[in-house]
Amino acid sequence: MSQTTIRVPDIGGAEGAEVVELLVAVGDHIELEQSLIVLESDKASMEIPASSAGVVLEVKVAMGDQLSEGDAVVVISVAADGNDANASAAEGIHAEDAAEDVAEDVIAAPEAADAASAQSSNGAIAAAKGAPVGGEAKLITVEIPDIGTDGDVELVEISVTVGQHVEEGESLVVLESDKASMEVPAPVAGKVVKLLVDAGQSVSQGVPLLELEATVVGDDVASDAVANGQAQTAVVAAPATQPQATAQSAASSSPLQVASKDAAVATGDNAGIYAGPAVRKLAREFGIPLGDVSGSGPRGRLVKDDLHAFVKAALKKGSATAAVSGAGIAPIPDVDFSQFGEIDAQPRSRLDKLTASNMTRAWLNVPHVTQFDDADITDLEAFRASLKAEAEKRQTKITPMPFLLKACAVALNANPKLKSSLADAGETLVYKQYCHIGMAVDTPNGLVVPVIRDVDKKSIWELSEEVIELAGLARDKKLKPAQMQGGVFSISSLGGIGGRGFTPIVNAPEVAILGVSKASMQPVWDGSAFVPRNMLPLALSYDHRVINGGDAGRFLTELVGLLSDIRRLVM
Ligand code: CAO
Repeated sequence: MSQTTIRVPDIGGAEGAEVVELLVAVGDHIELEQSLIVLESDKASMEIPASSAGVVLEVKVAMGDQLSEGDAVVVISVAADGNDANASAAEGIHAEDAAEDVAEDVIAAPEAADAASAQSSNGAIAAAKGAPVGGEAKLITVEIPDIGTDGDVELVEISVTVGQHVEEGESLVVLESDKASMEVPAPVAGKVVKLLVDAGQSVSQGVPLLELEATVVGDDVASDAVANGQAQTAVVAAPATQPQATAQSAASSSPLQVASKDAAVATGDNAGIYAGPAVRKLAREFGIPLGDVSGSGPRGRLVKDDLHAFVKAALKKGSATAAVSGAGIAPIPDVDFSQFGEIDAQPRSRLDKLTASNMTRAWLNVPHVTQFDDADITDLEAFRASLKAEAEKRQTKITPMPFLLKACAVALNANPKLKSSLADAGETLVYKQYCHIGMAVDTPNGLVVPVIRDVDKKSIWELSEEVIELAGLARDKKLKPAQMQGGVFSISSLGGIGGRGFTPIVNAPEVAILGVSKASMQPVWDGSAFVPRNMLPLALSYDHRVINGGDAGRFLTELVGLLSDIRRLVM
C-alpha cells in the first residue's frame, strides 16, 4: 500500500478555478476515473477524475478554494503494485508517486496549445473534411473530434437545424459521457445543410455529424482553415473569445472532462440552469426537471445534494398527499364480533388476499364508469341449442361464453382503444395488435382470471374447449402464471349463477371489463306488439382516463348487435 497525491491536471490554462463541488470525503473508496471535485473557471465546469483507485486519506481542498494546474486535490492510499498510479500517468494526470514525465506532458499545456493550433495531425483538431460547392461555398463534413475517450458517448442534443446559419465556434451538438458534457463547436461559419446524426445516438471520434456549407471569406478560408488546423472542432466548447483555452484543453489529451459553462446552461429542457454534467445526468436519470430545483452552490449552482433534497421533499409531499386521499383513507376499524355472538374466524387464502389487494388498487387508481345494455340472444340461444347433439358427439358442452368471447374479440378489434393500456405514467397509450381475453373464474379457492389467447383467430368450438379446459385448471389450482397473463380485456360472467346486473371492477392495466348477468325472457316491443325475447344483461365498466362514453357506447352497441345476430360474427 502506498500513498498518492492526485493533483489538478491541465485545465486549459485556467488559473484559480474555483472548487464548486466536493464529490468525495475521507474514507471513501474511489474507483479509477471517479470524479473527485468540480472546478469552475470563468468559462467552463470541469470534473477532476481520480487517476487511480484507492481510499481517500485526506482531502486537500475545500469549497471555494481557487485551484490551478498542479495543486493537490486528495491523498489516497493505493494498492502496493502501483499499477493504477502508473496507468494514470499515461493518461496525463499528476500523481506524486507517478513519474515526473507525467508532469511534463500536462504542465506543458501552453506549448501543446501552440502545437495544437499549428498542426492538424493532432487528434483533437480539425475534424472537418471539405469539398467545394459551386464557386461560392465549400461543403464540409464536420466530424466528432477527439473527445478524450476511445469509447462511445451519447449525443444528447442537436443544437442546430438544417438551414440554420452558424458562426464559427457556435455549438453544433452536445455530447455527454458518464462524467461530462461537451459541446462540439462549428469549425467555421456556414449554413447547416444536412444532419447526419440523431439525438440519443452513441457516437465516438470521427463520426460524421453534419454537412456545413462553409461561408467563403476572401480566398477559400474554410478549406484553408481546415487544412491548417485553425478551424478546429475542439472538444472544449470555449467561446470564440477564448480560442487559446480551447486549443490548450484539446491539445492536452487529458482525461479531464470539460463542459463549458455555456453548455451547462444550454442543454435540452434544462436550458438556463446552472449545473454540472454529473448533476444533469443524475437529474435526467430520475426525471427531475432542473428548473424545479433550487441551487445551493456558489452563485446558485445546482449540486447533487440539491437533487437529493428535492427527491426527499417530493417523497414526503407524496406521502402527505396519500394520507388525505386514495390509499391513505382511514382504515375500517377492527371490531370484536364475538361480543355480539358466536363467530368462526378463518384465515384467508393467499389468493383471496391477493385479489383484495388488486381490487383495491384498481378501484382507487381507476376512475370507473359502468354502462349497461341488453343483448337479444334469442337466436343465439336457439342456435346454441341446435348444436347440442354435435357437442355431445364431440364430448363437450357449449355455453354462451365462447360466443361472448368471439363477439368481444370482433368488437375489440373494431374499437382498439378498449384493449389499450396506459403507460409511462399516463404519457403513452399502448395499442395491442393481439386479442387475448381474460375470463373470471369462480373457484373454491378464490377468483382467478385465466387468459384465452388470440380469441379473434379461434373457432367457437376451439373457444368452447379452451373455456372448459382453463376453468377446470383454475378450479384444480393448476393454472401456470403464463396462462393468467397478457390479457387485453376481461369478461366476468355470472350468468350461470344469477343476478340482473353488477358493476365489475376493471382488471388494470386493462381499461375495460364486461360483466355478464343471467339472461331471461323479457317482453320486448317489436313495433307492433310485445314479443318474448331472451335478453342478456351486459355491463361494461371502463377506465374513464382512457375510454370516454362515446368509445364505450360504440363498443357496447357493436357487441349487442353481434350477439343479437351472430351471423355478423363471421362478416
Ligand atoms: N344467462 C343464462 N344462463 C347462462 C348464462 C347467462 N348469461 N351463462 C351461462 N349460463 C348457463 C349455461 O348455459 C349453463 O347452463 P346449461 O348447463 O343448462 O347449459 C350454466 O349457466 C352454467 O354455465 P357455466 O357458468 O358453467 O359456464 P360458462 O361457460 O357460462 O362460464 C365460467 C364459465 C368459468 C365463466 C363460469 O363457470 C364462472 O366461473 N363464472 C363466475 C365468474 C365470476 O365469478 N365472476 C365474478 C368476478 S368478480 O367477483
